[in-house]
Amino acid sequence: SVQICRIRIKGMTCTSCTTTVESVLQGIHGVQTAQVALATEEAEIRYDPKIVSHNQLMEAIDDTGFEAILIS
Ligand code: 9UX
Repeated sequence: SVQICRIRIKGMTCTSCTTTVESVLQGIHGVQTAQVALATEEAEIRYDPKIVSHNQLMEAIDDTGFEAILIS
């Protein structure tokens, strides 16, 4: 199955930050696509909720040093 969640990410100041977060998300088992936008401070993640939870996605973002806030 597929689900899409959007997460606000606080603290990113450059495109290198967004690339780091994208790479981390894309490397998580169960994540199909992940896009991170600097301008909107948002990540849009397509994932299989049977494999990975949105809480795990948020924890992975927090572990990169940025703050993750669930939008939807
Ligand atoms: Mo560079 Mo972006 O250290 O926050 S990765 S500024």
